[in-house]
This record gives sequence, structure tokens and C-alpha cells, in this order.
Amino acid sequence: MPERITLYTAKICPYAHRAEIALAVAGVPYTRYEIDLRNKPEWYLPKVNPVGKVPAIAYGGPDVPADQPSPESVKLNESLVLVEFIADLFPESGILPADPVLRAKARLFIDAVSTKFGPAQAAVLHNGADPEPLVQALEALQALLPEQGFAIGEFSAADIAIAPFLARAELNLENDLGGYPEGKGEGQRILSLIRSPRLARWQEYSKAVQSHPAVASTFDRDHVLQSFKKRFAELRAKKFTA
Ligand SMILES: N[C@@H](CCC(=O)N[C@@H](CS)C(=O)NCC(=O)O)C(=O)O
Ligand SMILES: *[C@@H]1O[C@H](CO)[C@@H](O)[C@H](O)[C@H]1NC(C)=O
Repeated sequence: MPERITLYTAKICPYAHRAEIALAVAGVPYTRYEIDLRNKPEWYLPKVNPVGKVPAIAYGGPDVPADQPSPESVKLNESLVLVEFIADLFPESGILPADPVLRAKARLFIDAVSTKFGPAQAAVLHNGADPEPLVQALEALQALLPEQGFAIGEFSAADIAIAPFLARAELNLENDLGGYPEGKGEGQRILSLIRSPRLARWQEYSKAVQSHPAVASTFDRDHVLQSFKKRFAELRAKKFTA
């Protein structure tokens, strides 16, 4: 019988979003605590995560308020570890299916998300780098997809690993937000590369992932957009004026 779960999270953070999606798929009760990353509560580092990052989970221990974490609960972090932890607690969720081959395929997809897609998307969206390596990373991921359905067929940890990034990338590009100059059509240009016919299967997949109920119900579009508007305004002010 799983014990109580408190998730420390932040709506803007794609890594934290992974843990929220996994908990939504599992459909289990938990306490959600929003951490303001710009103004973290003083107890968060000493009592939950010494490096101050989200997501983190407090598991088990006595029934305490989320802002008074008990030393008796286990503190865990690293989004992909948390997704697997939730999968292990709730095997019937299908987050990781029982079949070893499908589990291996999910992990291979996640590995490609971490090693290929992650760095390429950060370079393009945050640093305004050339989008071609991102298109290539998406083609590599597209090549791993089955003809239909999610990354390993049914919705799983593989889709959870990438979903938050797809949702945020589209939102940012559609609103011309990124580490590239504003008002020059760069967001639309990158979007049109991502939406090119060579990524048709990817686009279909990306839409399906973003409209999955566990993804859509845990993504506060307006909040995330407002937060990114502020962040990129600051980043651009530093980067493009001096
Ligand atoms: N590798 C970590 C990355 C987590 C991470 O970088 N979280 C960011 C927000 S998206 C964070 O909490 N940063 C600390 C801060 O902003 O002070 C994971 O997968 O969980
Ligand atoms: C997770 O917590 C450990 C300490 O328990 C810390 O060393 C590590 O940097 C943390 N990692 C993240 C991503 O928060």
C-alpha cells in the first residue's frame, strides 16, 4: 500500500510537469505544493531539496502540512527517477508496462529525449541557436515511433518525458518567445520547420501527446505563458541591448 505523497513543483518547470503527469496518469491522491522558484520558502532547501530544485517528492512519514515537511518522510528528486518511482508504486497505471521489451523501448525513447532532443531544444529556444539540429533530433525521435499511437503504443513514461517540453516549445514559439530577437518572425520560422512535411508523423504524435488528459489537465497555459513572457523579456533585455 503506497504511503502519502507530497509533490513540490512549479507550473513553469517542464521537469516538474513530468511528475505531475505521472501522478495524474496513476490517478492517485497527493498533495501538490507550488514552489515559487524566484522566492523559495526558507524551509525548502534544508528540509526538502538541498539544491533547491523542483520536482521533489516527500514520501511517507506522518501527516504534516506540506510547508512543514517531516524528517521522517523520504525525499526524492530528479524528474525521470520520480516518474519511474510513480510507475513502480502504481504498476497498474501502465506508466511502465509489464513487458520487458516495451519497458526497454520506453527507456530508449527517454534516453533519446535526454541526449538528443533536450540539448537541441534548449539551444534553439533559450539561446537562439540554428534550429537545424533540433529538426534532426525530432527526426531521430520520429524514427523511433510506431506507425500509430504513442511512443511505445499506449501512453507511457516515454511520452511523459517529452510532453512538457512539447507543450512549452509550441507555446513559446507561437508567442515569438525565445532567446532570439523579438518581432522578426523567428518563432514562426522555427515552427514552420518543426511542422514541415518531413516531420508529419511527429506532428501527429506531438498533438496526441499534448491533448492527452493527463498532460492537458496539468498544464496551466496562461500561467506558463505569463511566466515565460517575463523570463524572456529579462533574458532579451540582457542579451540584445547593452
Ligand atoms: N534534472 C532535473 C532538473 C530540474 C530543474 O532544473 N528544475 C529547475 C526548474 S525547471 C529548478 O528547480 N531550478 C532551480 C531554481 O530555479 O532555483 C530534473 O529532471 O528534475
Ligand atoms: C537531489 O537531491 C540530492 C541530495 O539529496 C542532491 O545532491 C541532488 O543535487 C538533487 N538533484 C536535483 C536534480 O535536485
